[in-house]
Amino acid sequence: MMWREAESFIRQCYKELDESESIDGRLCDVKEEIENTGSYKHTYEELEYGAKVAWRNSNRCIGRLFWESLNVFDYRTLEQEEDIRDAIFEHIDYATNEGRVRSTISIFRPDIDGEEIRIWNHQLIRYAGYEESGGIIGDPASVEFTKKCQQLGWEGAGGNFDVLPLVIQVGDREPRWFEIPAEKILEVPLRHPEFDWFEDLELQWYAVPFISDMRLEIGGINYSAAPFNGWYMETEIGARNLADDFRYNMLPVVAEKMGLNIRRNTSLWKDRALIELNQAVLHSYKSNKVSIVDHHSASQQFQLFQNKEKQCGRYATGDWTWLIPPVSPASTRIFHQSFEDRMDTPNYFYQNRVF
Ligand code: HEM
Ligand code: NRG
Repeated sequence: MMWREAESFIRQCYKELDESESIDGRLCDVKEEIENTGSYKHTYEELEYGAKVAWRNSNRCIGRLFWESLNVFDYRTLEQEEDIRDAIFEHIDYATNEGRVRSTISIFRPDIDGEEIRIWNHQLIRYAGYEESGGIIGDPASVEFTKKCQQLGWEGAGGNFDVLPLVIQVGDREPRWFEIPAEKILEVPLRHPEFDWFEDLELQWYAVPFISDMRLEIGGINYSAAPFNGWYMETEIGARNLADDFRYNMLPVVAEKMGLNIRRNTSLWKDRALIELNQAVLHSYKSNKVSIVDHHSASQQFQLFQNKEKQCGRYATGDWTWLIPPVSPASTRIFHQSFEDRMDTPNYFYQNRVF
């Protein structure tokens, strides 16, 4: 099992890196290592290539044009929670880069005999959600994890945008939690280019999405802690996080402020509020010099990715339901295509929740 996955990865890796002459020697070493220890260790070059190809194979990601420019940090030697925390802080600093976001992944040691390192957070930086008698304060998507953090001893301020602590678990040790220093967290207060009342809504979002709960699989090796980031597409914040009625649910508020009739579907108040919310997100990130892409540019970039893949003799796989943007999908080329949703490896996978 392990050997077959390893063999096919090593062949693909060295062939694509134009080092085919090294394949036989490396396969010999890997085979022996697996026979002796039950596993094998990737070289840094294999690790870097594997993480990049895993991004290239991520069918739901519209941002894949830039897969080759991923920065790969090798933290496989770390075992102590404090050291893992400091590596994550380093990742946050490097990737945030004062707003000029750099696509980055940090790779911690893989599972050995079921002994995992796990980051409990869905994203390294995300807002807490508190269930109160009057309703939910903050991000409803975080309610369960927030409760867990409170059980571990964390106390949130009870606001709408409190950044949750990092929760790290090594093997079967108790999970440890750590507050992320405020100066490491870049955030963007939201303003609208024309509507002065918009800033009174006191909305904001964090600069960088760091997905931290997916498993990176390369050549039969499982990296259960491998947080990665790119930059945001504006619809993720403006059409989902702040708009979904099971998230911050801001469409009725924005529409009312715009003076629209929210009791008539035919006023298209939801659609009009969505556009202005997305416009505010783009405007605010741009004026604060924080990297962000609009869904039209991202769709064009995805088109370039598909062309580039074809030129390399590959065919881009994809998950149409995720690739189309949630705003004006039919105005993009993606909408009018179909994709094979085949899961190639290396790739990023969902894994069972630990809490
Ligand atoms: C999903 C954009 C970088 C891997 C997505 C989604 C968007 C997106 C819009 C859909 C998210 C959703 O609907 O919730 C971008 C942009 C990037 C970028 C603009 C800028 C560089 C990356 C990087 C990786 C990556 C660096 C990994 C190395 C993924 C994966 C998913 C995804 C695995 C699916 C997540 C899931 O199933 O929950 N991306 N992405 N992306 N992206 Fe990217
Ligand atoms: N929709 C989620 C983030 C998912 C990943 N999106 C990216 N990934 N852009 C949200 O927080 O809104 N990335 O690696 O850049």
